Amino acid sequence: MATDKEIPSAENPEKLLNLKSTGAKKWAAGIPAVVAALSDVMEEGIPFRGTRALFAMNQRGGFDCPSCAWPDPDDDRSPVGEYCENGAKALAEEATTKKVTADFFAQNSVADLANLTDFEIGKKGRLTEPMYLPEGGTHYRPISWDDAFTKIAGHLNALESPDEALFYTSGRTSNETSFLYQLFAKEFGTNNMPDCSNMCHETSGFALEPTIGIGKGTVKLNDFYDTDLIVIIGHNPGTNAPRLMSALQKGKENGANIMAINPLPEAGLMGFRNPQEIKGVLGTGGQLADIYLPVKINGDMALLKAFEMLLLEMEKSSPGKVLDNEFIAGNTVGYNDFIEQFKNYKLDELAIASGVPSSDIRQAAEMLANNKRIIFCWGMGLTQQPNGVDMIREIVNICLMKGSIGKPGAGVCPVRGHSNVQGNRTMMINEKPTQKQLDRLKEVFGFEPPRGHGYDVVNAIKAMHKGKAKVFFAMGGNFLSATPDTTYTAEALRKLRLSVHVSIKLNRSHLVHGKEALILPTLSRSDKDIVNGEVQFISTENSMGVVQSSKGILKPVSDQLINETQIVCRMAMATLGSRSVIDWKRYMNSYDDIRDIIEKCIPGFENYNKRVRERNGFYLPNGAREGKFITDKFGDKAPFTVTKLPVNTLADDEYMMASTRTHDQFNTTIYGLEDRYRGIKNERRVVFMNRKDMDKAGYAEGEKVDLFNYDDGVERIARLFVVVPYPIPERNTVTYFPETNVLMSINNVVGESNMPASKFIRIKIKKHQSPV
Ligand SMILES: Nc1nc2c(c(=O)[nH]1)N[C@H]1C(S)=C(S)[C@@H](COP(=O)(O)OP(=O)(O)OC[C@H]3O[C@@H](n4cnc5c(=O)[nH]c(N)nc54)[C@H](O)[C@@H]3O)O[C@H]1N2
Ligand SMILES: Nc1nc2c(c(=O)[nH]1)N[C@H]1C(S)=C(S)[C@@H](COP(=O)(O)OP(=O)(O)OC[C@H]3O[C@@H](n4cnc5c(=O)[nH]c(N)nc54)[C@H](O)[C@@H]3O)O[C@H]1N2
Ligand SMILES: [Mo]
Repeated sequence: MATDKEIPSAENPEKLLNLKSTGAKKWAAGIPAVVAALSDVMEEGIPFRGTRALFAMNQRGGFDCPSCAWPDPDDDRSPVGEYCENGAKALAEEATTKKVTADFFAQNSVADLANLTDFEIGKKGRLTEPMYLPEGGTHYRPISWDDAFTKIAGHLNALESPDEALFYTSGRTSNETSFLYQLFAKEFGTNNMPDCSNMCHETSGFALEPTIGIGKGTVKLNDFYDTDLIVIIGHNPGTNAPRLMSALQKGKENGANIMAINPLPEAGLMGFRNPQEIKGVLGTGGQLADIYLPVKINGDMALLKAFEMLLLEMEKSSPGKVLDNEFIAGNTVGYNDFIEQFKNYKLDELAIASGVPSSDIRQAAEMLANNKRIIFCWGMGLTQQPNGVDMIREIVNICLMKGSIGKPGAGVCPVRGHSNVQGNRTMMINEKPTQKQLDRLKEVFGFEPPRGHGYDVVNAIKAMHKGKAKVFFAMGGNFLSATPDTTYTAEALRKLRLSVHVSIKLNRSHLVHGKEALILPTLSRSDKDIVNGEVQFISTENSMGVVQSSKGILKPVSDQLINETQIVCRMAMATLGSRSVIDWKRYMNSYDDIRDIIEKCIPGFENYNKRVRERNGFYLPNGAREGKFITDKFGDKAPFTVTKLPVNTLADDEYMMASTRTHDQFNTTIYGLEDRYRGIKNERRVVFMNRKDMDKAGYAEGEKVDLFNYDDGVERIARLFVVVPYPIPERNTVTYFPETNVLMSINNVVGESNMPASKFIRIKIKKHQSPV
């Protein structure tokens, strides 16, 4: 039931449904997860295709789940299937037999499609053939692959400089495609390779590389099974990495404590019933977090500093019992400067800044003091904060104090998002490639790659807006909906001469386009990829640095789909022609040849073709995992970092907002309208508020409100949201992404990493008014 007048807007349709809210759940998974997994596969009308594929997911010889980047066990894998509810949903989404055909585009104008919600758009089915929108056109029309590549080549070659082109990557693209794609961009002449990392874990890379010498996590899955304490901070594993829950459960059964730090008491942090075990399904699962700290949004820095201060105090009263002084002396630099700062801090003040009572902070600090092997896991709750880089360096500081890194059962674990986002980066999809990487490419291929830094996501949007970037090519993703400041970004995209999207499904970025636009459909992870009559496999790297093969098993929905490597090679041949020194034709037809050349260019891929065919793939080298912290500045010692404590003030009528995911979406792909663990049904336009704030502002449960942001003196409005009372710290609010991206200023970014600060948005809330 639509309850209010629709306000059509191509970027951001504002429609309300009919919310049912039942309150936060206290545990995740169990029977509802099993039922939801299977019903999603059934709902798409694909019981046989879907269930068969589910059992091949994350199994040896099967395909890598296209949902998150959580690793698969090195040893035994569950015979019930190594998948989770959300993996099943991701599969259902791509295995659907519904199709978006040329007829569909003939019947539906771009303007009509833009009025649909993201949920409605996604449910239309798989893209089946290349489509083209001419300048001034109202409907996409079919185009042959050859003509599509000729158009792209024409536009790219007409640019005044290669730096007027942008090559975006989302995180599902295989290692093989990623390598060729960045190679093409560089041979064409630009490092403009914005990617989803620029909105996701770039912050982690910026924090880790200069401190521990590698911008990746240091733990393996087995470390979770034998450790003393696991800290989950700023991450919602029950929804976003459900298979991490099994690792937590196993760790806990073996004696580990679990600490959860989050403004929301997320069901997946509080309790777990493992759907892959009979006892879990029947409901005897247990409490998960031993301690839960309801930190304020961005209160984590105060909390981490309070931990460190208390650890130092405890070490003083029991020397040698709390900190690892030998590790500090032998493996770190900057300890004295680091501890100096704590004279200036008081526990009570830090407690107020964090939002957590000092008694709880003490209890948590004792847990850190009494345990030696600690694993820190984090997600977007930290990386998307303005001071995210510093906060993650603070986590490293704690690991260094405790000597809890570079040994079994201990270390850092940034929980990656997209299933191959880590691999994309290893393959050099990065707007800031190192000179060493570029030298290597030059040596192997003989062309001179561009040396300067290209545009990241935020700078790419600004460049389009200024008219400095004119052609946008996206390898996957949904750029408009994923990025901040929706209205500004839409203006930027509309200024382009050409926008091109390689996609598996229709999304909003196809509907807010450049003067001309192309949609190029491709195979998905679960589709059979047949080259020269043989089913191929591709490879990916998971959150823990394991490179493994992935082979799709489903018949593609259309015989016009071509794989992503072919798209890159054909674009390269059409664009560069005889200018190119690279044998694109060869790479188009052989994944083995691509892997052979990757091996020559990227360290750690020795014998790639052989090792990727082994049972569990192979681990990439990771010095920090072995306790070797090699940084440019400090040789073989890991530095302590002295960071600042942010001062966060809000005007009387302001609230802080974090935008998060529901249980029923994968980023901008909306699977359904439920956020089961938070008790929300049939609505996405909700704003979680503390009951006291609601009372003060005079809002009843279900009140319709509009949300505003005024950064940089611009009024940004997201209309028609429903207030839901929730156990969240006062003056903090949570909404769902991408509906509230319209409120995020393009200039509200994380220091150093330049990521949008999607969890730190200053808003005002007013009773809803229909616009006049
Ligand atoms: N099913 C499903 N799986 C996914 C995705 C998906 O959309 N759906 N997306 C994938 C991707 S790309 C990514 S990056 C990951 C994202 O996975 P997560 O990192 O879990 O992402 P979010 O849901 O955005 O938010 C994380 C948590 O941060 C908390 N938070 C907000 N502000 C703060 C704060 O100031 N401090 C602390 N401590 N916590 C805070 C929120 O309450 C929320 O629980 O998941 C991946 N997996
Ligand atoms: N406000 C706010 N904004 C955010 C976030 C947030 O927490 N809050 N999170 C950020 C994060 S962590 C991320 S990673 C980004 C995500 O940004 P993106 O990666 O750009 O977005 P997705 O929604 O994951 O992309 C979905 C589209 O990818 C296409 N696709 C799916 N599979 C394939 C495939 O195999 N090949 C190809 N070629 N295409 C495919 C489909 O057509 C689908 O429509 O969003 C960011 N934006
Ligand atoms: Mo992400």
